[in-house]
Amino acid sequence: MPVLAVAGAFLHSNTSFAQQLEKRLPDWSVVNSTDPAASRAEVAVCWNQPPGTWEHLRAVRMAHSIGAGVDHLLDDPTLPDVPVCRVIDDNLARRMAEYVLWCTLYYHRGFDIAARNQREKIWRRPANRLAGEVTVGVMGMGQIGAHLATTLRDAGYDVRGWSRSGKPIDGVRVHGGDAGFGAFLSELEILVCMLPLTNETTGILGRKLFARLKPGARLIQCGRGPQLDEKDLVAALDSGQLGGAVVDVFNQEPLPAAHELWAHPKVLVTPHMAAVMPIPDVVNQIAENCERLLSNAPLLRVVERSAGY
Ligand code: NDP
Ligand code: OXD
Repeated sequence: MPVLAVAGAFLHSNTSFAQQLEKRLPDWSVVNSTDPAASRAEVAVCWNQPPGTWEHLRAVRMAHSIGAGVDHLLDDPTLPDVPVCRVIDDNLARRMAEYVLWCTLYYHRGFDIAARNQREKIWRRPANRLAGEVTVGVMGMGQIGAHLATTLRDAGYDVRGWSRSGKPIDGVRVHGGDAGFGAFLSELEILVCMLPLTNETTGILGRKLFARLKPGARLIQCGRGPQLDEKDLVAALDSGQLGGAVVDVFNQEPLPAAHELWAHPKVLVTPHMAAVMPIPDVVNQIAENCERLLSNAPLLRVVERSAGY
């Protein structure tokens, strides 16, 4: 019987995840990565797997992320040279677009200002502009970023995009690479980060980038925690260089109770909730690749390890 090992602390409950995998793959034995049988596992299903995982999982032929991101796998220098797969799902992109659309409206229509004013019992209308007067930039125009850029475009916003390649998207002005970065940033009122975590994107949301935005710009961060320098964010908010931030992902999750971002008046903290795929949908994608692995069919959603995403 082929063995599948579940490694790490999942966003969902590990137990229900393993149970659903067992149900979907009745011919497989599903074990925890610390189980002795995991040494025979051909597949590892991972999320933030603990150090030392790969020393035990010596027979692995495919490593599968339970999420869209694979940084937790590629970060580990002991990861064996096997295909790394991720999940890609239109509904995940739709969920993310809903989240970002809400955040964009929140800033565009001044709900953040109204909420702050309410605490002081101040009756004052924020600016009332049409979406077309607001410029929103999306960093990362991949499977999710491209979908949320077109959703914002269809809602009437003036949308700009930034990716490595600068691949064009209808109705969105897309800039590419380092050469296009300055032009991309300079006109934005709202910046959305939808980048994968790689060596190049670690710390990208920091002092230097904030200084290139229009004063008072807002940030919506739903990529990965280590992309954001949290100290630089607080400094930029306190100086007024940034007018507010919605932050969904953090260096440490769950965000520790003592963290200053919890109480910052210009920050809305959300608990890595921007887009969460239901377990059965994730399980289906993993199962499909397990079946392909056994029948030597090409795997789906394989990431390019050299690119880091
Ligand atoms: P993709 O791999 O499909 O797209 C990545 C995009 O980022 C591409 O457009 C790529 O450019 C661009 N990119 C990568 N590196 C750079 C760089 N150095 N400079 C400029 N652009 C770059 O990823 P997804 O859209 O599927 O997901 C993105 C990330 O979103 C995930 O890795 C994950 O971290 C995060 N995520 C967060 C969730 C949440 O709930 N908060 C939920 C799901 C995902 P190019 O097009 O040229 O290749
Ligand atoms: C993901 C995530 O990568 O939830 O899927 O962050």
